[in-house]
Amino acid sequence: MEKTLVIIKPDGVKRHLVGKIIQRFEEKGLVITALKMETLTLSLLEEHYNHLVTRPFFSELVDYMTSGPVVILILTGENAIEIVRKMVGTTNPLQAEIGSIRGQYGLSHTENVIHASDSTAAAQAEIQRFFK
Ligand code: IDP
Ligand code: MG
Repeated sequence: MEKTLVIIKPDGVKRHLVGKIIQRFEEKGLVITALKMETLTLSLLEEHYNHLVTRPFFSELVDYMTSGPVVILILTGENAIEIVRKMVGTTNPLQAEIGSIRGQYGLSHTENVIHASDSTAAAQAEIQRFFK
């Protein structure tokens, strides 16, 4: 069994998509093993998006990610990391398959509704980071 971390971003919460998104994961067969709502801080985001701090869109990303509460969950299941990334779709909703979560609900490259861990190492680090 694998564990992965998902964040329903502030636009997803504001647009009342939490139930719909969680339903997709549950219907797939993934199990929610932790769940909470909170507003993220700058220091946590600088750690979480460390690979992006030098990018020109970083301040826009931080403003967006701190603009309201997010829903953070751990999903557990066989091959959960890869399956959840597939269900989430590629970063830019313009390129995401229309059946994926970003493909169905996203319009903006920055405000793309959802985050999911992209590797075993990332999943372990992110679970530690958000559920200390
Ligand atoms: P991921 O969320 O698909 O793993 P990352 O490259 O890790 O993609 O980027 C983290 C987040 O930063 C994205 O989900 C998106 O919100 C934002 N982002 C990434 N690349 C861009 C970009 O080129 N323009 C604007 N926002 C971006
Ligand atoms: Mg990423």
